[in-house]
Amino acid sequence: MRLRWLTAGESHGPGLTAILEGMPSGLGLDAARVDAELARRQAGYGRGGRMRIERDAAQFTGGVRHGRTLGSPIALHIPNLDHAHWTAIMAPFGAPPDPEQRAVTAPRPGHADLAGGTKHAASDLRDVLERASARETAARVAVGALARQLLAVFGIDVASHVRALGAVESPTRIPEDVCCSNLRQRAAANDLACLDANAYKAMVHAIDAARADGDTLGGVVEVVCWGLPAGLGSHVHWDRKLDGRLAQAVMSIPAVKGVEIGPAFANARARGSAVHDPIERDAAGALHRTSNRAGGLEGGITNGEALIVRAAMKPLSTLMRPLPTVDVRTGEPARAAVERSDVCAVPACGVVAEAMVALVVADSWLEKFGGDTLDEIRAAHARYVQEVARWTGSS
Ligand code: EPS
Repeated sequence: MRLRWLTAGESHGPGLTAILEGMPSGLGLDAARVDAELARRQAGYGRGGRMRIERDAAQFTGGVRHGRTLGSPIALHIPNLDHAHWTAIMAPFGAPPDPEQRAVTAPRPGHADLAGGTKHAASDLRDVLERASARETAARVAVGALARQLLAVFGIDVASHVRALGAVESPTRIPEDVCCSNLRQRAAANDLACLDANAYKAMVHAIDAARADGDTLGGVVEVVCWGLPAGLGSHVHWDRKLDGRLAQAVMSIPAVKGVEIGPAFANARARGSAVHDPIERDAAGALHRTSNRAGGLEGGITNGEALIVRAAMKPLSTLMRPLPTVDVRTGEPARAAVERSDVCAVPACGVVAEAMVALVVADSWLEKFGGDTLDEIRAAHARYVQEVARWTGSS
């Protein structure tokens, strides 16, 4: 592993902190591009009141000088503006407020409340849920935006769209219907990152109906990464295979319960001849595929086609009309805790999944072409491109 990163911070604490280590020196960084990704994550139809309070922006506190990376760990901080309303309850030091405020004792089914509370013997489940909150994904998006800037030097970009929201499916097929380079632009055209106008309307309707019922909705997002050479990742070990690493990274996003590479579940129901992508030599002599049903990966290694990763997000577990639960202090039946909630955060999940894919791909890039400086990486990459052309006979 070449790229390491950690985040810290509670949802209503002072803020989120991230450290990204392993980036080369000499990479020009644009802080505005980090904040633009943070703003994308905050948007989306179906978000709740919290996103009207926050204005996520990264403050850089290490690893960057005059807009260039130093090769030292990059540290950044994203303040929680909502913390102003929680200073006593979430104070890092000092006694808790008396009387106790906003303690959570009725765990929400589906959230980390009960499992984490049991694990840590927490009498106030807030000790767990504050960190389990998807607020943490803002920090992931910030470090992902740095990884993206490394990849952009080599013409690699990542975008996503919402394929399904609740029971509504977007019929758009990638890459057949959508040229990768305009995916981002088309996804930005509406507030659900949905590429199909009729599906968009039905999704908005579904969100409105769920909100009216005090309910929530999940969905499926699809991340596409294009511009990758064949040869990233490895076929030799479980922890080196890129498909496994992508699945782990994307599955770790809160509420994501399923990951597939390309149309993996549909492929499982078809015959091999209808699944595998024929290989062709183009006029210039380069090898490529006539289709991309493998989602850009074979044997845990990129094959030069667009990388396609899908994630299934379950509906958010904070329900305004809550499910039955048990109060962990009294042992009595109760209704699950409610503060406020998003009805749907599927478009935000797409932005977070893009960040996770960018981090894993950047890690594999550094593994293959890594050096201390960006120039060393450029040289190694150029050498590899030449080698591949020689090997395939296209140079
Ligand atoms: C979340 C509950 C809500 C969401 C939050 C995740 O927060 P709050 O309880 O403050 O209203 O808004 O998501 C974010 C804060 C975010 O930045 O995405 C939860 O319980 O997971």
